[in-house]
Amino acid sequence: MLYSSEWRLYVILSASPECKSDPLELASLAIGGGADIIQLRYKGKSLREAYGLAKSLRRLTREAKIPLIINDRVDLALAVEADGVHLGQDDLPYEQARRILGSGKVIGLSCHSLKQARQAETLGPDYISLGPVFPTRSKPDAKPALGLEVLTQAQRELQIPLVAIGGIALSNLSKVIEAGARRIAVISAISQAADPAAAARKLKDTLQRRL
Ligand code: TZP
Ligand code: MG
Repeated sequence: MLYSSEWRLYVILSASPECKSDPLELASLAIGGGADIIQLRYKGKSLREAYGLAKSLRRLTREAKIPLIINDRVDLALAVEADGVHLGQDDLPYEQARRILGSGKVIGLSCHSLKQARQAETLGPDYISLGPVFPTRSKPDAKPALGLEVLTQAQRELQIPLVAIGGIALSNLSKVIEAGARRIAVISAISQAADPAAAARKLKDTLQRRL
């Protein structure tokens, strides 16, 4: 369950061996700044390590009463009693994940084109992400940037909650909102900020003020 339908700021913690910042500390700062959802996205770490981190994030997000979503791994989501999973185009198919997780858990799907977004909506996930809207350095295998028009079109056509992702920062947030986005997902806008809590707060304030 996504506790509230009014979520706006979705913060992804990208834990990888080269990542210098402590994901737990970052999560805590992001939550303090108003993050509505936390996702753990671990790449290149062992499942055991990810489990330890996910368990700590579960404690933190439970205290803050916000959802914890696990990227890619249905088993890890179940093991730590996360609220759901976020699945990419190469992950377990939606129907299989739903069968395992049941109707009570959240499933989000990554889409990289309007066509994928239309198709994903027919499956009935809880939300979809669409991007990268802008070029991003946080995902080495990211597809080419979609630009804002695709976002506008998707927002116009689709009924499902849609979260814009990829290269979104305070400096371009106005354009993203003007293009129709009501929700954003970010990695570097928080993780690379000198003051992650302040960065989250500014993004959240702008979203709330403009929407
Ligand atoms: N999926 C599409 S773009 C992206 C993901 C996980 C990375 C987003 O990171 P950033 O730093 O907010 O561009
Ligand atoms: Mg994935």
